[in-house]
Amino acid sequence: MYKLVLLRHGESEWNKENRFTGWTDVDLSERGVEEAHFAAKLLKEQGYVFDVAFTSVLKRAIKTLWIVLEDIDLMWIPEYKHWRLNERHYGALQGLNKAEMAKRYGEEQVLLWRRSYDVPPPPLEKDDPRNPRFDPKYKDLKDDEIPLSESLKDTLNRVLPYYHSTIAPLVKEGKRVIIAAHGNSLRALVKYLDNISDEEIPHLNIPTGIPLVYELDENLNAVNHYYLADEKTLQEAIERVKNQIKEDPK
Ligand code: DG2
Repeated sequence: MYKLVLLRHGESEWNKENRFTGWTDVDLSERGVEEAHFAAKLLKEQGYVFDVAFTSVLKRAIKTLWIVLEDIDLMWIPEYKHWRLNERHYGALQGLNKAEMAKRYGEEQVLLWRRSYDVPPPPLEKDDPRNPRFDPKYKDLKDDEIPLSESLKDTLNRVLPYYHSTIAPLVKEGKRVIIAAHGNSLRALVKYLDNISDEEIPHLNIPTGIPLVYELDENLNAVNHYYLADEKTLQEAIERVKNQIKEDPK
């Protein structure tokens, strides 16, 4: 039996302001830093140890991982950062307020953009300064790897090759792996691991800062999963994610 721990970063500055973030590289909020410490506490209390860590190239996930590794005294383990673990690219929605978009276009449309499997948000124009092409982090990506917007399906199609080529073989070697990533890059991975249908996936929301443990069999098929938090903490955190389209910025 193998274990794989998934962790969505703590609340970011833009999660707090209810803004679509995607590949925008925003920092953790104060609350997000606390959530990362809380995640570390949960892992420590339950005796989790890791041999290798993965994260995206976005600082909200990287910092969450660093806080966790420092708190559990594992700063020395190998840590790999890859753009394929980035959040889904939210296209032209990046920077806009989720609640305002719900007022303008209706909750149903915003829900489609946020949670459907294959509806991508409106794309960026090529010369938009938010095009990842202009960001030195992505200078080595090929043209067809640079997104101007991504559906969950697109996200899954770029997360999975990295999972299969790099992460899964280490899990199979018996390495204890933690992945610190994002709401939708983790939804993509969870969809794959749990074989969730395209119709069911809109109901899945991943909360910030609560470790999600997968137990995998010898073929790396998921046999069980659970969050390391009590039900009340978990449900409150999930509601916070869902309600981003209802609340005005705090
Ligand atoms: C959020 C997810 O990504 O937003 O890009 O706005 O996990 O990096 O904070 P994260 C974003 P929703 O899909 O929940 O609206």
